[in-house]
Amino acid sequence: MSAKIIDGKQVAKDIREEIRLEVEQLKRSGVQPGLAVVLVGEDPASQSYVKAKAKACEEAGIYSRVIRKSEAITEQELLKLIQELNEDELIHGILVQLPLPKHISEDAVIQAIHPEKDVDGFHPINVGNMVIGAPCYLPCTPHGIIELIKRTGTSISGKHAVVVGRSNIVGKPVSMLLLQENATVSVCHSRTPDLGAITRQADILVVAVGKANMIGADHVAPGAVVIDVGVNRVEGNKLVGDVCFDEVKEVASFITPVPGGVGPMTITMLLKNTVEAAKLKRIQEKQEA
Ligand code: NAP
Ligand code: L37
Repeated sequence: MSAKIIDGKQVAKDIREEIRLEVEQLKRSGVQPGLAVVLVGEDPASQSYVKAKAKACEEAGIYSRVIRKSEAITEQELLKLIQELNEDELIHGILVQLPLPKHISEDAVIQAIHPEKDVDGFHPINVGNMVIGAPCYLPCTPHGIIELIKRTGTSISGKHAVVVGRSNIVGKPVSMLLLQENATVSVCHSRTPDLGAITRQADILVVAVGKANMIGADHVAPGAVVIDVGVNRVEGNKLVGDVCFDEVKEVASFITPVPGGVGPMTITMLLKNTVEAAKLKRIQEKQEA
C-alpha cells in the first residue's frame, strides 16, 4: 500500500486565503496587522525562510518589516531594537529568527519580546500557558503539525504519538500539543538506546532531528501517520527531510513530503498568530476607550 501524501503546500494555501480575507476585513475596520522579522547574520537557510515569511505577509495583506543586522551586533543593541519594536504601534508581532550568533543569549532575546507580540510563542509566559492549556500564541511549527494531522481525518485522541527530537522549537512543544489532544506521547532523543523499538509503536510519528534520511521503513509500523519536520540540504543543494520518503511511503498511511509539507504550514501559522495579535490589540483599545 502506498501512503497518501499530505499536501502541506495546498493546506497552507487554503488557510492563507482565509487569513487574507480576515486581514481585508481588519483593514476595513482601520487595523493592518504588522509583523517585524529580525534576522541577525548571513545564515543562508534563515535568509531564505525570512524572505518567504515576508512574501507570505505581503500576499496576505499583512504589513511586514524585515530588519537585517550584522553578525557583529551586540546583545545590548539587539535588546534595544526589541524594546523599540515592543513600543512600535505598527508592529503587532515580533519574530527573531533563530539561531542567533553564539555571543548573544537566545533566552535573553526571547524574554525581551513583549509576550503579547511574541507570535513565535517562545516567551516563557506563552510556553507556560501552552503547557497548562491556557490561551497563548502556539509555536508555529508544532501548531502547523497538529493542523496537518487533523486534516488527514486522523483522530489524535487515544493514539500513540512518538516524537523524535526534543528541541524547544519543535520536539518539546509538539509533544505537549499532542498530549493536549489526548495522545499517549513518547519523546525520543539522542540518548534513546533503541529508537526503532519505540518508533515502530507509533500510530503517529513526528520526526524533528535534522539528519537526512535517518528514519527508514524499518522504523515505521504499517499504517502510521508520518510527519517529517526535518529540512536538510544534501548533495547538489537538494532538499530532503529526516525520513526516507520513497521507502516509508510504502509503509505509512499518510506522509508529509519535504519540501511542501510542514515548512509552508510553519509560515501560515505565523500569519495566523500575527492576525490574532492585531485583533487582541484592537479589543484592548476598545476596552480602554
Ligand atoms: P535541534 O534543536 O538540533 O534538535 C534536534 C533534536 O534531535 C535534539 O533533541 C536531539 O537530541 C535529537 N537527535 C539528534 N540526533 C538524534 C538521533 N540520532 N536519534 C534521535 N534523536 C536525535 O533541531 P530543531 O530545531 O528541532 O530542528 C530539527 C529539524 O527540523 C531541522 O532539520 C530543522 O531544520 C527542521 N525544522 C523545520 C521547520 C519547518 O518548518 N519545516 C521548523 C523548525 C525546524 P538531544 O536533545 O539529545 O541532543
Ligand atoms: N517561527 N521558525 C520560527 N522561528 C524561528 O526562530 N528558526 C525559526 C523557525 N524555523 C523556520 O522558520 N523554519 C522553516 C523551515 C522551512 C520552511 C520555513 C520555515 C519552508 O518554507 N520550507 C519549504 C522549503 C523552503 C526551501 O525551498 O528552502 C518547504 O516546503 O519545506
